Amino acid sequence: MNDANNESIKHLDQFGYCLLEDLIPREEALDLADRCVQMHGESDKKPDISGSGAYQTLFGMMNHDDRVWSYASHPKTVAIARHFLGPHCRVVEACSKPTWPGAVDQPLHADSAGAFLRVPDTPWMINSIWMLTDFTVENGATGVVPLSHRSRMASPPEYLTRDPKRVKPITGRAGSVMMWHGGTFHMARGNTSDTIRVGLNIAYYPPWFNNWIEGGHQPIWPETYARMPERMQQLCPGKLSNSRDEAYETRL
Ligand SMILES: O=C(O)CCC(=O)C(=O)O
Repeated sequence: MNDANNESIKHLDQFGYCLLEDLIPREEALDLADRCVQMHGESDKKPDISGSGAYQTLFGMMNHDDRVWSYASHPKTVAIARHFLGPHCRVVEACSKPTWPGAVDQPLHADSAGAFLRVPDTPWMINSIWMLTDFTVENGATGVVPLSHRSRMASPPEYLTRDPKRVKPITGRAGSVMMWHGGTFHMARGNTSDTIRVGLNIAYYPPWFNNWIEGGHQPIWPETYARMPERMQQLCPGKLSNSRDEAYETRL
């Protein structure tokens, strides 16, 4: 692994997040951003969209646009995910997350931690958000609370949710990516600008994690898997299906 990736791993381990700049050409990222925004308006995507206001999530992006695979299988981000989650870690979900002007702060949270009484001291998820547009302080760059992954808490204490000064916006140019430990408290910040922010969120999990836990996550369709290059297939060893109910084990 190269020195830059070692630095990113050290930063994520210590502070709970890391930023990798300019990994994908800017124009490619901006093109995908345009397509993502279009998809949020398409009627066949409605069932996979959560949120109806100025911040939305469109699940199942691995099935919706093959260009997402080069983000999900990027050698640098995969090396970091494997460092923390082991060699058999998998890509479980990719979502498009636009934040339109006027969006307000989303609640501060940890990821996939709600079923733990106390979160494990080994990482259970490494999350990432690709900046498909520039991420700025004004347009809703993701905010993180540095070091909070060390708290072992499944959700932020109240004093933190009331103190926005502790939330650090992570800004970057289109084509950059921010990665974080699932236990790092973070949030999509409000958009006070007049431009849209578009993120592509890709989640990596270890093979032992049961993926029913995130209600919107969509499995990889068999026809998607059949089209994938081997490098991408290796990252998708889970059950293939066109429906959540067939792919995931149970619901609470
Ligand atoms: O959209 C963002 O900036 C944050 C995404 C997020 O909170 C998440 O994926 O858990």
